[in-house]
Amino acid sequence: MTEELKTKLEKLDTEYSQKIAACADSAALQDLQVAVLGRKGALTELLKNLKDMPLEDKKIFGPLSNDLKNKLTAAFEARQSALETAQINAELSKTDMDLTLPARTFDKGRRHPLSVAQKRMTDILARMGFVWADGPFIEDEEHNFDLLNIPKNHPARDVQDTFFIKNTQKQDFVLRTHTSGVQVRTMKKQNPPIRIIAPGRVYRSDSIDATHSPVFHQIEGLYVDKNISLADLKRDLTVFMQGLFGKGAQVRFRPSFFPFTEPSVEVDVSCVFCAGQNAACGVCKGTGWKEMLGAGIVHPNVLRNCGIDPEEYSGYAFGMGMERLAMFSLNIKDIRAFYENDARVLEQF
Ligand code: 2NM
Repeated sequence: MTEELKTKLEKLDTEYSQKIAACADSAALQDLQVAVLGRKGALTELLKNLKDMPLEDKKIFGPLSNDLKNKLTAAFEARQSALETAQINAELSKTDMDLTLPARTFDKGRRHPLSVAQKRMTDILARMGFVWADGPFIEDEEHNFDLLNIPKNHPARDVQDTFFIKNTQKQDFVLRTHTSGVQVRTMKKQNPPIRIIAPGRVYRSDSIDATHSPVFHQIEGLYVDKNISLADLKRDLTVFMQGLFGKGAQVRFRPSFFPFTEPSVEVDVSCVFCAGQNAACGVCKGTGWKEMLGAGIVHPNVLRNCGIDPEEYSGYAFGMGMERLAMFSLNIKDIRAFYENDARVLEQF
């Protein structure tokens, strides 16, 4: 009995090892596998005898048939993968594809540094209660200049500084030189309290250099209510600058002049790079301060022009260049870096 079964196992081994090696097609290989290892396969049939065998025979026949089953299973797997490889190679040989070429990569986009700066500023101001206000980029002289107490002969109204758009109807238009027109329009249609910011693109007829561009971005703020003073301005700008540059940031006022505010101030922020500790600091030139914005108490004429009684209300306003602020916080030395859109520059921020 055992000898006979042994011979049968050996025959199965020889037969299927040869058939597997000769099989050139994966569907045929599957059929072959079913024929020997399947539920009614040749080896499975032989194994059915196992349970009726004497223990002595079982001890020999059991491991032998198990070994054969494992051997054939491994042979089927090896053949299957050899057939797949052969098929892939055959298909590849029909194409010009060069699998040794490095994969094509593509660059991931990111926000422009100015957009990042604008979002940081507006997020902080929004938390402080300022509402975003928008207005026209092509503004009339009335809203860009007259209502802001800027006299007809003011140098800012010179064609050297402002882009005019001729209009024969009533008055000329200008490309807005600041976003103050947005503040004016809001004051005309809304009663105090007013707390708004006007971020956006502005235009001045400047020649281009490291710190000037004819197109740049501003963010202006306005807070009109009863009893608003320079103290409110200083507190709010300190909170704002500390939000931008950290808790250690300090704010200092120096007297200045703008037609639309009285008194007017220039606002400096303590140097985020050296905190005044480095006499050779390239950012603040060793002064410990960096001029960052202009501000003041809204001129009574401006309030009156917009239909707000200056006896009842007062307000502060501030305006700053977004580029200047972004250049300071990112230590960018040339404003043109924002507009030339050289990815090698922009991707650094
Ligand atoms: C600045 C500086 C100081 C300003 C004034 C006004 C308005 F409309 F309320 F009068 N808006 N923005 C202002 C004041 C802007 O920019 C350097």
